[in-house]
Amino acid sequence: MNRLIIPAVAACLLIGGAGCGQKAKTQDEPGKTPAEQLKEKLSKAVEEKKVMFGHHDDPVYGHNWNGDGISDMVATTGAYPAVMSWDLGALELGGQANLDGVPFDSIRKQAIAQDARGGVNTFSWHLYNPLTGVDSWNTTDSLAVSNMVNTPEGKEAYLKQLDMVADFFLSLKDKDDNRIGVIFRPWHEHTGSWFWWGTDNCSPEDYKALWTIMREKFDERGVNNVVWAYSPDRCTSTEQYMARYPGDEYVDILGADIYHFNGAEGTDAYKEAAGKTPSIASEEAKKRGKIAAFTETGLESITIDDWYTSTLLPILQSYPVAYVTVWRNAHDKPQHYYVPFPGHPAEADFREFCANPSIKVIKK
Ligand code: BMA
Repeated sequence: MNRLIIPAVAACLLIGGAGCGQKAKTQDEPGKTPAEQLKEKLSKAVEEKKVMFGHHDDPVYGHNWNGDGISDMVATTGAYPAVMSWDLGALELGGQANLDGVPFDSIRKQAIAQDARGGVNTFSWHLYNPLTGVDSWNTTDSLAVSNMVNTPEGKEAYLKQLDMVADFFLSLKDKDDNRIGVIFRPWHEHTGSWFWWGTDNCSPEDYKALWTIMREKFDERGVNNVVWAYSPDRCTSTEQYMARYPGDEYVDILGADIYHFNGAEGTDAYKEAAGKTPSIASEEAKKRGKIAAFTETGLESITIDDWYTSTLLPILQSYPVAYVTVWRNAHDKPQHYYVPFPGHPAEADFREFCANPSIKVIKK
């Protein structure tokens, strides 16, 4: 142990817990880190039983418009979502826009504006494989993750990607030049097998290594504004939910991604699934001092006019989650939307949902 290490270890012992992994308090950033502040805000939402409503890519495009328009949510309800969700996929390729064509500069600008109005931002990452370059849904290479975490070339390529993602998070600063706290939800829906990091495509050890390598890199880079979310897809048991959990020191939020596949399944099947996994998440969160969230859900095209009040609302009221996020209103896929746009038959019901005292949105 040398002289430089001793004070760091002593500080770590004093701060304790996640602070050790987080490069928590430095002299330039007195008080709580942005990540700690965000965790407090999310915990408060759980305590107050006010579920923050979230929408992916809300202000940057919507049903039939792109780039310059009024958010479909603002147009139908007069309120911003309390949580804005974004995706960093393709950032690691060094381009200007993400995999859905949203410029990273717009994401940065909108995320900062969302933070300034008291809202929260969450980021997923549908990345391209660092070694083979295939997109997240290409599962043909059964060694995709193994090669990334166990070979020197794979690890090097992965670390390069992580540097770019860390740079992005470090660049999120408010008007006073303070970093803003955001949620990062990498390696999501891994209990399914549609991504190359999914259950059938990598071992539990290799999946966990994706997290540990990532976290070491972020800590090394001094990223102190990220709150970490773990978000399996449908699970039938706590064992399945926790099987690839990287560990309490890597995770702050226990989530669940469950969609309502209307047509393929009825409302009861969705209610059952959406009752099961998020309740596992909230039980485990309580046990571990973590925050539970319903990290992704939605009914594509909202084919049930009162879906928001009759299906989603009772689910949200049945267990303590900090937020719920529905997916995007694509501008170029007419059926791919999850909040109603003006003139949609579910509009009035969505307004009623947003006005419910147990739901938090941000009035414009
Ligand atoms: C999926 C769809 C795709 C999109 C991807 C990443 O669920 O919305 O169209 O490219 O998410 O955002």
